[in-house]
Amino acid sequence: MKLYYKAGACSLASHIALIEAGFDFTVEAVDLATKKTDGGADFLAINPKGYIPALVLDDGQVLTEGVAILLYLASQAPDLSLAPAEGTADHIRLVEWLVFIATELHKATAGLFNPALPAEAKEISKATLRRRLDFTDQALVKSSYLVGVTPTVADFYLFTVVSWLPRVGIDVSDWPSLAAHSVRIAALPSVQEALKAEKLL
Ligand SMILES: N[C@@H](CCC(=O)N[C@@H](CS)C(=O)NCC(=O)O)C(=O)O
Repeated sequence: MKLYYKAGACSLASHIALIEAGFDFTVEAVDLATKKTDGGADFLAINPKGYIPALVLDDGQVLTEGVAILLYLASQAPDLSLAPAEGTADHIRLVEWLVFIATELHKATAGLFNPALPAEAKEISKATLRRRLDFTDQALVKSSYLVGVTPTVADFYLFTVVSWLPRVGIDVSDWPSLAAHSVRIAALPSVQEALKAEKLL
C-alpha cells in the first residue's frame, strides 16, 4: 500500500494506523498548493479530489476519505482491535466518533486556518468548536480511549486534530481529559514512529 500525505495533516491518523497494524507500506508527501507529489507526479491524476489522505491499495485502487481509510485499515487487521468487531454496538460507536471527528472537529478546526475568514466568523466557529471539545472531554473523563479499553483508529484521528488546536489559538489544557488523552496517544510507539517519519519530532 502507499499513503499520500502531508506532514501533520489529517493523513497522520492513517499513517499511525498503517504503522500500528504492521502493514507493508510506503508514503509520499504531497504539496497541497501545487498538487504535486514529492516525486513530481500530478496528484490530481491520483486523487482528483486533490486532498490527502489517499491510499493506493495493493490492487491499484485508490481509497480516499480519512474515515473510509481508517475503517479499511482496521478491517484488514482484525486481530489488533484497531476497531471493535463489525456488527457490534462498539463498532457503531466507533463510526459515530469517526464521523463526529471528521465533521465537527476536523472541518471546524481546519476552517480556522483560513486567513480569509473574517474575525467575527472565526469567533463564532471557535465557540461551536469549544462546545464540541467540551463534549469530547466529558467522554474521556472516565475512559482512557474513545471506544473500549484500547486505542482505536478514532483515537489516532482525535489525536491528530487536537494537535492543530494550539496553531489556531485554542489551548488544549482547557480540557484536562482531552489533553491527557493526547499525551497518552502521543506516547504510543506507533505514534512516535509516525511523527518521526513525518519529521515532526
Ligand atoms: N473529506 C476529506 C478531507 C481531507 C482534508 O481535509 N484534507 C486536507 C488536509 S487535512 C487537504 O488535503 N486539504 C487540501 C485541499 O483540500 O486542497 C477526508 O475526510 O479525508
